[in-house]
Amino acid sequence: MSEKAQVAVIMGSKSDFDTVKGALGVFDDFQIPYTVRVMSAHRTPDAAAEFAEKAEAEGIKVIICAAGMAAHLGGVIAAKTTLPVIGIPIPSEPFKGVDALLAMVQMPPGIPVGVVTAGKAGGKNSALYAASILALSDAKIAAKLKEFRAAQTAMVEAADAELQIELQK
Ligand code: RP5
Repeated sequence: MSEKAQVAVIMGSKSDFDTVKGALGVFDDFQIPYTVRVMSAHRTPDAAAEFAEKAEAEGIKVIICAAGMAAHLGGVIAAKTTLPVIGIPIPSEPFKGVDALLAMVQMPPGIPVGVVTAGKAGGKNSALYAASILALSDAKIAAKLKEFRAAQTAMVEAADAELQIELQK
């Protein structure tokens, strides 16, 4: 995206990209400009810290961190910025994401990371959550969020109506 990014989506490894794609789809739909990076709390700690330190001055408003295993990425980023940080726990073997969930959700008091659903649903939810933060000061994003919710409600109602017809056959 060429427009100045409002959201940064960081993943600990390119292997997390499948989950991250769910977030990018939402940002594309909502026309929210983003930047996407691979940076690791353990493998590239200096780059991650530097990115977090500069993010606010670059115009970033929310940072999403997707990571698996000993998932310290969100914590390391949150330690270096006061921007809101959202973590997506990525499931992996042998603990199926409980490891990443606990690493993210058990931040010590003083350095918060907001954690969303683990795995692919978390990709989508992280972006919707970021959009709701941006919507506090952006009426267009607020309107898009309301449209999204209304469309989602209509889809479920249509599915229910279809089911009732099928059951009557
Ligand atoms: C974490 O370790 C990454 O976020 C990824 O989920 C996990 C495994 O990384 P790779 O071995 O696939 O690079 O840092």
